[in-house]
Amino acid sequence: MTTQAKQLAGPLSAAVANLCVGLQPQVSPATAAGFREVLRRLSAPLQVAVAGRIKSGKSTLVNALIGRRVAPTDVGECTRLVTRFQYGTVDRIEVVFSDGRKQVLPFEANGSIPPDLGVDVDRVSHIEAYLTNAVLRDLTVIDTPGLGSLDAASVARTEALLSGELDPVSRNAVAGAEAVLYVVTQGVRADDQQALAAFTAATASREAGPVNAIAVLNKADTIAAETVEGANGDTWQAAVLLAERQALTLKPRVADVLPVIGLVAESTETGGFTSADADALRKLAELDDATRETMLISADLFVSWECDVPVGTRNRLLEKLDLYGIRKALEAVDAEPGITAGALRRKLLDASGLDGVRAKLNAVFRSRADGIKAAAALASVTSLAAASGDPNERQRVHDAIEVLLAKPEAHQLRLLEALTLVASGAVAMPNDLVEEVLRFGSSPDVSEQLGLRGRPPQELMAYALERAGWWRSFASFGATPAQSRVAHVVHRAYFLIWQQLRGRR
Ligand SMILES: Nc1nc2c(ncn2[C@@H]2O[C@H](COP(=O)(O)OP(=O)(O)OP(=O)(O)O)[C@@H](O)[C@H]2O)c(=O)[nH]1
Ligand SMILES: [Mg+2]
Repeated sequence: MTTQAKQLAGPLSAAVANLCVGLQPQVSPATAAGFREVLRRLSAPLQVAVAGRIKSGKSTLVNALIGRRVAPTDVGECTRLVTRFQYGTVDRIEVVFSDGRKQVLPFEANGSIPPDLGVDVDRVSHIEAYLTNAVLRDLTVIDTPGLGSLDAASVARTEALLSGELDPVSRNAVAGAEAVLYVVTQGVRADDQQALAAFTAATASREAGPVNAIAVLNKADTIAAETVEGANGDTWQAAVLLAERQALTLKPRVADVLPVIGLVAESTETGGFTSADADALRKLAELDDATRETMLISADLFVSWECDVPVGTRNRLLEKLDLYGIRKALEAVDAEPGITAGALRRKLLDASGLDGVRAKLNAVFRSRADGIKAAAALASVTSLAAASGDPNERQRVHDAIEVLLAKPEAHQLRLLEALTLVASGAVAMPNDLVEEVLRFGSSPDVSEQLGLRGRPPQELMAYALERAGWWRSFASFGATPAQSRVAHVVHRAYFLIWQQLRGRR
C-alpha cells in the first residue's frame, strides 16, 4: 500500500483505496477484478473529459490546454473517436481496438495524431496518446467526438467508453471520466442541457454538478457584439455577458461558464504563432485606415483585397487567429509599433481568455482532485457490488462504505455527495437553501463558501456558528429524511469552518 499511497491524490483517495484492498478477499473474483481497476484509476491523474456539440472547438481547446497541436481538428476520422491524452515519459500513440488489441501509430511530421489512422475505425475502441507535457502529470484530458453528430455510431462508441459499458468485467462503471469540461458556443439550447445531463450521467456513474463540471463559451470571437445588449459593441464584453446568461441556464449543472477563444489560445500556446506572423501583422498595421477597415469586414475581403502582404500569408493568419485575433493583434501593434513577436503572442494569449479557464480548472478540478476521485471511486465500488448479483456481497460492500463515511475524515466526501445530490435535484430544497449549499462547492476559500468574501474573521465565525445551529435544527425538525441527511452534512461543514477559523486566531 505504501508505494501506491504516494501516487494517490490525497487522504480521501487513500481511504477509498484501503476500503477496496480490505474488501478484495471478501468478494467474488469478478468484483475483485473491478476493485483492482478502481485502485488503478485512483492512483492515476484526474480524468477530465472535454465534451460538447460537434465542431464546437473541443479538440482545438484540448491542444491549447496541453500546449501542443496534437489533436486533429476540423477533418479526419479521428474527430469521431475518443482520444485520451495522458502523461508518459516517451511520446507515443496507441490505437486500442474493441477486442483489447493495441497498435502503435506514428505521429504526423507536424507532431499531431494522424487524422486518418489507416485501420478499420469501426473496430477501434479509442486512442491513447502518451505525451511528455507537464500539464498532463496531474490531469488526463479526454477528447470526445461531438455530441449531436450525424454519426450515431461514434456517439454510441463515446457513451459506451465513457460510461464503461465496453467490457463489463474490467471496465464496468470504472472507465468513466471523473470531471467534465463542457464546450458550448453561442446560444445554449434546451437540448444542449439535455446533452449535458446525459453526458455527465456517464461520468463514472455520477451526476455532474458544480463539483466536477465547468463549461466554456467557445468561439467568443464570432459573437456579434451588436446583438448583445449592454456590450457596447465590444465582442469580449458581449461574450462575458452571454457566458453569464448561460451560467443561469446551466448552473448548478456546472460550476461556471467562461468565455474563451480556443483558436487564438491554440495558436499562441502551441507555437503556431510565429515571428513571421508577427512580421506580417506589423506590415498590415502600416496600411491606411480605410484599407485596413475594409479588409477586416470579412474573411473574403481580408484575403482578396489588393495589398502587399501575400495572399498565402493572409490565409495563414486567418487560419491561426481569425478576423478578431487579427484585429486584436493590429491594435496591439498600433499601441506599440516596436512590439516583439513574443510580446504580441502574450497579448493574444491574454485576449483568448485561456488564463481564466486554466485558473478555473485549478480551482474546481485540481484543488479538489482528491475528493472528486474518491467520490467517483466510491460510486464505482457501489455499482460493482450492485452488479455482482450476490446480496451478501452487496451488503458487505455497503457496510464497509457506511463505516468509511461515518469517519470524521470522510466529511469532505459526504459534503461532495450532498452538493451533487442537491445540484442534480435528487434532493429537493427551497431555492435559497440550494444556493447556500452549493456555495460550499464554489471555491476552496472559506469566506466565499460562506458568501462573505472580504469580511473580517470575527464576522465569518459568528455567521458560521449561526448557520451551523440553523442547519442542525433544520435536520431535526424541518426536513424530509433526504433533506435531513444533507442538513447534517451542511451543519457539520459550518461547524468545521467555525472550528478552523477559531484555530486561526
Ligand atoms: N473563430 C474560431 N474558430 C474556432 C475556435 N475554436 C475552434 N475553431 C474552429 O472550429 C473548427 C472546429 O474545431 P474542432 O476543434 O475540430 O472542433 P471539435 O469540437 O473538436 O469538432 P468534432 O470533434 O468534429 O466534434 C475548426 O476549424 C477550428 O479552427 C474559436 O475560438 N474561434
Ligand atoms: Mg474534435
